[in-house]
Order: sequence, then C-alpha cells, then structure tokens
Amino acid sequence: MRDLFDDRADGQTRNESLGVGAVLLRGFCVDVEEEVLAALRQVADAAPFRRMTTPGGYIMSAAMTNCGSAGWVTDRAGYRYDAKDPESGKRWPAMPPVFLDLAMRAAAEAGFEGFLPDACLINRYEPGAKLSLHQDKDERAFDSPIVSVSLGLPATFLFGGLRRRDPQQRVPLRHGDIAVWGGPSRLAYHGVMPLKDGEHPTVGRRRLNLTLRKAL
Ligand code: MD3
Ligand code: FE
Repeated sequence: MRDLFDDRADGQTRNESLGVGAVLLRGFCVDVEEEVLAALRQVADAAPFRRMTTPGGYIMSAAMTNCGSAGWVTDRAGYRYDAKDPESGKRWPAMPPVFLDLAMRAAAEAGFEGFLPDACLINRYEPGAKLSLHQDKDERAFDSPIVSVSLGLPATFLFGGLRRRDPQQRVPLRHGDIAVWGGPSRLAYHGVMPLKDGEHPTVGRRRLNLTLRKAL
C-alpha cells in the first residue's frame, strides 16, 4: 500500500500526460513488484516464453506468453487472440489476482473507471530485442484502455500518432512504471527501441512488460 513515506504519496504530481488519454504513472507498481514477479514466474512455468512468427515469416525478437481468458498469438496465419496456448493446446493460465487488481487501480488513477481486462500479454526483451512501430488493433474493445507494466531493464518507448509517419515522442520506461493508453491514444502507433544491455538487481538481464487489455 502507498503511505506518506513512499515517493508516490504526492499522487497526481508524478503522473505524466503523454497525450490525450495517455498517462504515465511512474513507479506505480513498485509496492507490489515481488507479488507481480512471483505470479509471473508461475505463469511462465505453465506457459513458457516463446518467440512467435509474424504473418510475414519473421521471428519476433521479444519472447512472449499470456495469461487470462484470451492470449495474443501470431503465426503465418496472422495475429489474433486465442483462448488456448498453441504450444500446449491448453487454456492460458488464469490472470493472477495481483495483475487484475494492479491494472484496475492504474486505469482508475488515469481516469478509466471500471476497466476489466481479460487478456495479459507478457513480453520479455533481452539485450537487442525490440518491437517495431505498430498499432494494437487485434482487440474488439477499442473503447477500453491498455495498461502496460514495465519491469527490469529500462527501455526507450516510441509513442507516435494515428498515422505511421506522425512524429514520435521517446519515452523512457523504467522498472515499476505503468502506462495507461486510452481514449484517442488507444490507436496510436508505438514501438520499443532495441534493449540496451545491463543488469537489473531483481529482474536480471532483461525487461518484462505486461500489457493488460480487454480483448473480447
Ligand atoms: C500506446 N508492447 O505488446 S507497452 C505490445 O513495451 C506493445 O512491450 C510494448 O506495444 C512493450 O503491443 C509497449 C505500451 C503500449 C501498449 C499499447 C499501446 C503503448 C501503447 C497502445 C496504444 C498506444
Ligand atoms: Fe503494442
């Protein structure tokens, strides 16, 4: 829980607006990071990280897994949400309560009350891994925001506009930061620059990103 002595006690002053509907909550998840990392390990034990293939035949540099009632997958047939892990044929692991609670609290802090995510994609970046500029449009619920949780090594996030060629802001995302993307920012182009090498004290030589969405 937050209290008078942690660095989020000043509330609003630490929230950065990145655009209409896009809010960065610096350090929002540090007080539950151990629970989040423990839950993440359980998810990855049941549904291991894997590098998926894009419809164009490229192997993505970030490794991914999912939890929740729907998981994002890609293969030569396309991008989609699926209730089952194609590697095991079983349903994705359930959404850990700590993920749901964190996402709901972050969304509410950013002005999106009543966010109920059903999908959590977990991206794992090792040094050099990146995510090319894209829009998230495989979900049905564009009216719901996306909540993203950054853990481990810092990354430079690229946040553009509604057209691919629109100028991009570079936003440093650090361990414990949560970003909420809703309203007109929901369909903005975005990406992640290649991860720089380093060692994070609790997460190691990687960056983990959780994106919580309402997919169905
Ligand atoms: C801005 N992941 O999985 S999260 C993705 O750091 C993805 O792994 C990135 O983009 C990562 O699709 C970025 C931040 C994010 C997520 C969705 C957005 C930013 C967004 C949707 C619209 C605008
Ligand atoms: Fe994305």
